Amino acid sequence: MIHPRHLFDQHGQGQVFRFFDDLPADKQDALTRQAASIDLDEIDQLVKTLVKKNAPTESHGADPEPADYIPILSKNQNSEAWQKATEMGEQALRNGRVAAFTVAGGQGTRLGFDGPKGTFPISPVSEKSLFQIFAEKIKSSGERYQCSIPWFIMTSLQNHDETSAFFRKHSFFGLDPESLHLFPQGTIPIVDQEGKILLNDKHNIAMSPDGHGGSLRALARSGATRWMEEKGIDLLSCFQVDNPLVKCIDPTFIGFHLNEDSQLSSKIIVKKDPNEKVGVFCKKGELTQVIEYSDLAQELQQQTDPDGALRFRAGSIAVHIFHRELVEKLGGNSGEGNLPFHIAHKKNSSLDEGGQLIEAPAIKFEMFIFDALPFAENPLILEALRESEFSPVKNAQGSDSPESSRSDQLRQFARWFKASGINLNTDSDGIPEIKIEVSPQFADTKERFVEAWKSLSPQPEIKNGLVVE
Ligand code: UD2
Repeated sequence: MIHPRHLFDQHGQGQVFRFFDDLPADKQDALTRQAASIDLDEIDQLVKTLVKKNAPTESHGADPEPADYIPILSKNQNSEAWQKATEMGEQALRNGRVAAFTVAGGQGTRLGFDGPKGTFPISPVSEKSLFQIFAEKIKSSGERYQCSIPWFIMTSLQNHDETSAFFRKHSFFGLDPESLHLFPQGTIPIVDQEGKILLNDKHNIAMSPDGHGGSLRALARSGATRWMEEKGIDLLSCFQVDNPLVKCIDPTFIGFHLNEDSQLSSKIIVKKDPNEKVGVFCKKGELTQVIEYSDLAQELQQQTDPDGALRFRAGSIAVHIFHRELVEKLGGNSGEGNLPFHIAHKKNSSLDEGGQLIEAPAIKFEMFIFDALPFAENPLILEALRESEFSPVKNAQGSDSPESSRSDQLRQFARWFKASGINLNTDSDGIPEIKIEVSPQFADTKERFVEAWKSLSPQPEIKNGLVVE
């Protein structure tokens, strides 16, 4: 077998072994093993097409068009279709066909929280973590449909141990530990602006997570999809770690996906303004795709329809149903389809030629999960109500912050209380004067809250700090 050192030389990446001869044997071994795990053909291709850009670039052709979606309005106009979808989704759940999947490998740098983002305390009264909220939602769906809903969580090498310790410390929030599957996402070398692979130690190649799109590889190559197949699971309900309002399991969404025979369904909200930082669902020719906010021309972002609504308004909330076979096709080794990589220019600590650690501009490669869309048969897009399903925690302050997300949760609970006939004072923004909270185990939708509240006897006193459990 050829020693990785020669392979790296052949690929113009010999600098990785620059300090090799002076290393003790155990460190030489470590570097050799790490180097052997790297797909140099893939790196060559990425450097050629993305870093040096001297390969023919894909012609972008005509401007994208907005993608069609099923509007929430149609719920009243065509309630039969919604009812049918809900029943189909409920049946799929009862038949044990659904698993939940969370991408939780990000670093949460913008939030400035030192720890896995899912451990961040976010509910407005009892300060439940994001992970606890999701766990309770998944548990109550499993109870409602009398099925087991396995939960896959993609971590990163940086946060994997802490994430799994958190679940153990909290006794898995009442979930069957066997139903929880944590796995770290893949990594890929970091390169300099010439495409040269960097070291962050004399015996260690600088690596970064391969983006949330890496989840398809991680699921397929870790054997998770094979396990799902054995259990009869063909639907993955996917969501990000940062959104406490997310419907982790939504039978109606699952039903629409099944009814359309879709391989990949997605939820959108109507963008609140042209500059909202969410990707937009578009069509290029026959293909549906998400164009990230930073990549959509300003002029298109601002365009409006004759009624004044934003033309490109279908904002991605990163909630999807994947058919397992699409994950296998795009994530497995069959070569049937590969998600493209994107590049991010970021500063990174790496060794200079003399072996000194310096902060220098570097390039990281990432895949995006929504790039699976053009490969999917019958992609389906469903509108969701922002107030009920989307309030992410991204920034330390301002929009999409813990404060804005807690306010959105309070507003939602207040709407549920009012729908139950409870007299609750709210300000002009709908925020209640007192802090209240509803546990997802008690109810996770307005309708279920109203029903469950009615059957409470005695009903708890409405006061500041009330948690309905
Ligand atoms: C993402 C979407 C954006 C919109 C928004 C909705 C991208 C590129 N943009 O923006 O269009 O839908 O979400 O909230 O997706 N993650 C990993 N591994 C990684 C990187 C990220 O697991 O290597 C996870 C991360 O933990 C989080 C999610 O992916 O759950 C989103 O990551 P982000 O916060 O970087 O995405 P953001 O907010 O730029």
